[in-house]
Amino acid sequence: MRMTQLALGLAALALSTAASAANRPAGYKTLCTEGKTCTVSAATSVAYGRADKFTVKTLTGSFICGEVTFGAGSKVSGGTNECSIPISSSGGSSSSSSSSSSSSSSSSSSSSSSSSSSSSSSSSSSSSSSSSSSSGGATGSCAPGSVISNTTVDCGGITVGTSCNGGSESQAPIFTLNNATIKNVRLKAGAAADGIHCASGNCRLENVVWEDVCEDAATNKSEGGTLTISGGSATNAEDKTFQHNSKNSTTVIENFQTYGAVGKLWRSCGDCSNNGGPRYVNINNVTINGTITSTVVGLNRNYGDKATIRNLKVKGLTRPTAITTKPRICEEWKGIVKGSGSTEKYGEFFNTAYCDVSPSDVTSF
Ligand code: DGU
Ligand code: CA
Repeated sequence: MRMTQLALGLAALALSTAASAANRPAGYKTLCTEGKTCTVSAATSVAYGRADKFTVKTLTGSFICGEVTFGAGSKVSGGTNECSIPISSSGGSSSSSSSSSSSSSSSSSSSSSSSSSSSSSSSSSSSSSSSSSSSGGATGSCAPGSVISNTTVDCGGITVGTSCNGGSESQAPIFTLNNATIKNVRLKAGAAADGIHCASGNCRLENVVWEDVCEDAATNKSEGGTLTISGGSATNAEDKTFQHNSKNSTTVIENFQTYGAVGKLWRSCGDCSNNGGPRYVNINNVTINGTITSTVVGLNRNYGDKATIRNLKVKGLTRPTAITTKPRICEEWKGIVKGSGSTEKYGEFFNTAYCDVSPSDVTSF
């Protein structure tokens, strides 16, 4: 009767899932399984889950492979969950019976007869991923250099990069988005080149971590579009983190953190060829965990830019009181078209038509 059919259905689902879905993101290797105490020697991105569904956390030292570490609801039912780490990461270990090594693909518990099942299921929502890669590199849309258009790509927490030639403006981006979303990806320290470009449409960077910013983290080049950065973090941006070059367009930065020394969080291009505006930036719930060596935001007054800043937290901020010290919060500039004159800095402002931020929007911690 019904119960039997349900049980058979579930068994078929479990088998087919074990056969088709991966228990670690592409580019990851198994570190240990559910309930084990596992160790990573350095800060490492660890994926917990199974069947193409993962929660990714950066961990250091020993941790229990389970919900106690990755949060309530992170365990994926239907089989043994795994903790996995990028194939490229230097190491890690599991106490009590490590399952280690790379891609064996069967999910330890009660699978073995696999192959037979036919039902398609595949339930998971994230796209791309799966297919155990042997190269250790990212594959498909998550590989450096990929152009992602009109879709959402979930990279499952893998780390990617190419190279970094300091502040050279001629470096290629790691990803180019056209009206697309990329999520759960880490740009490797020393290999993040010109970051991520939004070339057209509305783009979303969700839970993207720049382990170390190279030339800049991301650039809004989408005329009339919106680039949203939601979640994630960036460490060390010598000059700018988010660069905004397109006109009549918006950059949203929300639930984001910076670490280390960062020049600016966002800058409206000061001297692009064909420069202009207006450019809008909306900043909400951003935490500066390190330092800002210049200003959080730099905009062009003459092009009608506007920064709206709310819930900004800055570590060790003893102001806003005087405008002579750093970090400044919102700077107004005169922008120029490349080749005609030079940019001019007017200074830091609160509550103007351009800098929509009051001292009470900025808190120290
Ligand atoms: O014309 O001078 O740094 O896009 C170019 C500008 C310069 C940009 C910007 C960027 O501000 O190249 O990264
Ligand atoms: Ca750049």
